[in-house]
Amino acid sequence: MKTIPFLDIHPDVAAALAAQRPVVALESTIIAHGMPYPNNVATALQVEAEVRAFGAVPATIAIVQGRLKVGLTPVEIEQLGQGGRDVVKVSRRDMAFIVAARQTGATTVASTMLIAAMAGIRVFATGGIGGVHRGAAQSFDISADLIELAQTPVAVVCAGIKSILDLGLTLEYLETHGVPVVGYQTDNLPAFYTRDSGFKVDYRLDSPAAIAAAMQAQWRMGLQGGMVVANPIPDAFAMPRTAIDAAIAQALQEALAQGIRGKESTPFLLARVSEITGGDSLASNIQLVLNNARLAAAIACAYQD
Ligand code: PSU
Ligand code: MN
Repeated sequence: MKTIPFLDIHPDVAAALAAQRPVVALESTIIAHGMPYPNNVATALQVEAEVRAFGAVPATIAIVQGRLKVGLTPVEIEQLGQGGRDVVKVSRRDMAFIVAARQTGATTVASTMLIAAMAGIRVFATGGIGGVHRGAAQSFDISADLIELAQTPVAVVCAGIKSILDLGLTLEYLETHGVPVVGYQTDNLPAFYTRDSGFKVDYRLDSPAAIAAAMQAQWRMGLQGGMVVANPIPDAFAMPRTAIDAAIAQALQEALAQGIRGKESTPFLLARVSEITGGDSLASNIQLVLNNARLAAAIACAYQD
């Protein structure tokens, strides 16, 4: 294993990596900023259990007192969940400063991918990725997640892209940067709470083994970037599109009126959409993350470097 300063790999994860057993990375911004307490902690622990049940070792990633942690203890997960939005949200540009100041921070998709890659983990499960925001032509708000996907070799299993974002522009941006978007058992790009956004994925693959084979081909030929694996929310938990569209429209309007920008934008929109839709969207959110954890574990089991 590479020796990288500041990196602490949990013994369970280190043992699995050394034996080339499957490992799935998990992010922590979804815990601190993506769901309310205590559902966030319960979900994070359930996601880890689901990864284990499907034959892989979970590695939840965060920065704890200046250390890049690959694999958290339940106590650390509880602290991130309780801290909620008081916990610093750490994307790539923040990492050095949080580490140097020995602070604790929740990692986004971008920084989780980076730390996973440092540890040699190739598969990562989350809910939704960041993207190009609506109105980006004015605001220039494009998530660092997309740039990370262009340069870091990790496959990110998600439930597609939440329509707080501009899905069409996000797909264009990913195409420009050479990031493939794979649909798991679907031709359609899912939109997080709903199974179909009206956009197509680049490639439909129907088995974890087929996805693992594409990952292997991409990295064996030395292509640097990652891959988006879009896994639609199970039918039983999908939300009516009208309800979710209305909530998103309201949240976007409030963000505009309040001048929310920069790194606050996504957490604000996530929180408002979940408040406006009440418990419905939270229940869907939890189920889609569990669903992604299962697929990520199956891909990790099928993947070989
Ligand atoms: N989208 C979601 N749920 C989330 C996030 C995005 O549906 O929890 C979080 C992820 O951690 C993602 C981050 O990496 O927000 C993106 O933030 P930004 O747009 O500021 O890059
Ligand atoms: Mn942004």
